[in-house]
Amino acid sequence: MEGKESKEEPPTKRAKSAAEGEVVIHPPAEHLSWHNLGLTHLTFSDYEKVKYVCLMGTPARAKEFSGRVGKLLSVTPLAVNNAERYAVFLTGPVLTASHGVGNPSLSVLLHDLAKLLRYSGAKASFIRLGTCGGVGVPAGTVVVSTKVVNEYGESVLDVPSCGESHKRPTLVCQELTQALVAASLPSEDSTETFNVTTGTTMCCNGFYEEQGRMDGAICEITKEKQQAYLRSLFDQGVRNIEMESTALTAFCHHLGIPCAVVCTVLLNRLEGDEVSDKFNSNPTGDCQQLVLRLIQNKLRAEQA
Ligand code: R2B
Ligand code: URA
Repeated sequence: MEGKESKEEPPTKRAKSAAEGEVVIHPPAEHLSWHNLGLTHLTFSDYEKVKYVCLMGTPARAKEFSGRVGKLLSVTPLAVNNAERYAVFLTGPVLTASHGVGNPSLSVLLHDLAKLLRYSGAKASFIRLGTCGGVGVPAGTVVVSTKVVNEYGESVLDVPSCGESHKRPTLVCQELTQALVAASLPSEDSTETFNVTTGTTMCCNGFYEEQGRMDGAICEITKEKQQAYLRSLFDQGVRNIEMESTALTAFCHHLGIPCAVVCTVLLNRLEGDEVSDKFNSNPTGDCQQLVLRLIQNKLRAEQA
């Protein structure tokens, strides 16, 4: 691991949110701790130029993606933490991190990354590149989320704190979302097209019962009930189901950070529960390609 410590102090002033103007990042800079992130590279000025934070489930995918960013931008990826819980790579203006499974795991990472970037003076957009179950959408499709809902169909995340409920809206950034969709169209650079669809993403706090599956160790539903449920989701505009989008969108919206969610469908849930091995070698390949194109388009537009 290439890590270096520096004597550089983080700025002590608390930063204001880009969108709200009032929300501050806690804690004050003098109380920074990297217990969960395991940060080893503490040169804050190196993070200042980060413009995109790309989040994905596994360390292997994060490493692969950072390598692809490195090739695109001719920069060598730098491993910036101990990778015990999350694997984080800095590749020029792109910070790539693995987030594990589910909202709680992603939430811990988001707090640490937001602090790191705010104290470094960076202004970045966050994008999750994930896998999901499709709802009436075939395996291999890339779903760009236009709306994110919880298991009850609400666009909110309930964050309990000190025994009280904090309900936060789960909103994606429309501009970033549209830019992702636009990146899927053929351009001067590439005639490659992606099988992209847009729709509502349902985020669940579990993989089995919470997603209406019948292949978990506990199953208390009938096939009829499952099918009626999944079909009603489709009728409400839900096109995919995964496990992290409410944490991402609620957190980012609260802090005024632009964010988007793009996922590869592993299976059509109207046809079954079991995930096939078909996409296991590179499940998020098309998502990665799409986000690389978005980054290329955006950086080019900034330079023009
Ligand atoms: C999709 O796939 C993972 C579970 O297998 C989870 O992280 C998600 O959102
Ligand atoms: N990830 C999920 O959360 N659900 C699926 O069905 C597939 C991947």
